[in-house]
Amino acid sequence: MAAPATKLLINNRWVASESGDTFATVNPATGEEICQVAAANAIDVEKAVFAARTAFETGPWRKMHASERGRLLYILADLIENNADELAQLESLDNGKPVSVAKRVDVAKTVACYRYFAGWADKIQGKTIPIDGDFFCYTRHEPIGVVGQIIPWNYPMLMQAWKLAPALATGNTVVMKPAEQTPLSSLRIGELVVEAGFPEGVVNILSGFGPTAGAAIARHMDVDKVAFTGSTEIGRLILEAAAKSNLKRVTLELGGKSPNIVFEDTDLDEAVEGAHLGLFSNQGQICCAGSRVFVEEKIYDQFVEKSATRAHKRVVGDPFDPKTEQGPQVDQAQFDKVMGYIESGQSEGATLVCGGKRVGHRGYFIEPTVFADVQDDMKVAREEIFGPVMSVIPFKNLDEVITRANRTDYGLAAGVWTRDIKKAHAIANGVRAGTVWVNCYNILDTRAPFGGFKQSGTGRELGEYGLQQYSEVKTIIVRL
Ligand code: TXE
Repeated sequence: MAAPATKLLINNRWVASESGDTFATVNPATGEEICQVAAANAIDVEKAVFAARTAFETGPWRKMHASERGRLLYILADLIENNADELAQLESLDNGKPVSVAKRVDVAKTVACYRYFAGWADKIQGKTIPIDGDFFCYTRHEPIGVVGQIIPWNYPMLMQAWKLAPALATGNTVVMKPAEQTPLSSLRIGELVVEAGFPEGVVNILSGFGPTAGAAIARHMDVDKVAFTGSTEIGRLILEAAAKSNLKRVTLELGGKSPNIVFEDTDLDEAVEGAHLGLFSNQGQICCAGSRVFVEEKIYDQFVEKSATRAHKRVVGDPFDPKTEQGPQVDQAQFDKVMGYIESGQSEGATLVCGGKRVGHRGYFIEPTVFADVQDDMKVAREEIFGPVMSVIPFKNLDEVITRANRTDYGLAAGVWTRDIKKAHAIANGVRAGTVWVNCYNILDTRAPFGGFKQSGTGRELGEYGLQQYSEVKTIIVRL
């Protein structure tokens, strides 16, 4: 693997932070430093926003044909595909996810996302509207302007793609801040952006911390929109900063506590496997993880037993070993948070049927953990754990489970397992969540919108709906 990029990308040039500050990015499998990376602060944000504004107002980007923007995105997708092995290794090293998953999921979906939005670039069009009177009325979908994008560490490269691809397809310029835990793949993609031939200032990438670089983006008077993925707590701060500054547009993709509902008529083994992957994939660090597994009473004991057996078999270890299913949590803070929830589950009286302990003595590995006899009011059933901890909760009937599934401030996703089409649709219609999976879980596709009801966020990403969040609609009325 070549030495990763470690500086800030501003105006297509790699520069040190103004302060000269750097920070360590750590390999979560060992706890050891990988390298030092530039730490941006408000002054660097100022420079990057200026570059993005200049590119938007006067650069070649502004005059470029939409089809040419699409062509650049296709080139970027090809470059990522050509460097798939290296990017997967970098993602695995910095984030801890198994390298096989990084390649099969993260890199593949990243490429698909850039290609999908590349295709949209020259298909973003308005309407002609038959208004009263002798007028010709039409709409144009114009870029919003300079877009700030703040992303998390659980899918560093993919979250970058979800944000960059639609923003660029619609003609915006970007100042992006990757998460401090996982800056490396974002910076490497920055190198590929330059190689692809995007003009100066169109994409600026600032590694750094939330309260400094992130907050400076959120409150900046010349940033026209912020797109954020992360915790609900910080999402609130972003919205507040937007309100207190220039009323920039805000889209938020936040936390979740998603119900995954298993009826007794389902294929039990399929549901056990679906619930297992729905929760334990990506070390449990998925915003839409099915972390409240509601199981109908008649099959509850059997389901718990089979889930514990499956979790026990999950292969935890070296992310670079092809057999590994689960790597470490991303950092010490997340490790401590998850272990704290495991303790709270035990002290509040849930039954620990599998796991619960650290794995090994270095790195941030946690045993796949299953709790049975979980009550709705326990912390493990209410709060986002963001780790490999499954709570299995019994229920009696359809109406009751819909009410209980909805008793949460979140509304990101839900799943249902049943052979009864009426029950499936009753859950799909009744649960207040942005995505509902029927007899499957965690199926995400760049063509289908994704986002949250309630405190799981605002706006949608991906698909045509996601595109709409990156343009302003202009109405033009011509007297004839
Ligand atoms: O999130 P933060 P953290 C949830 C999950 C996790 C918890 C905490 O439950 O355990 O959040 O994780 C930047 N102004 N999710 O602390 O802090 C930060 O630098 C502007 C769910 O890592 O929200 C990073 O780039 N930006 C989630 C990004 O926000 C700020 C994914 C996310 O970090 C900022 C991640 C500030 N004041 C965590 N403070 C999901 N929805 O998928 C921080 N940031």
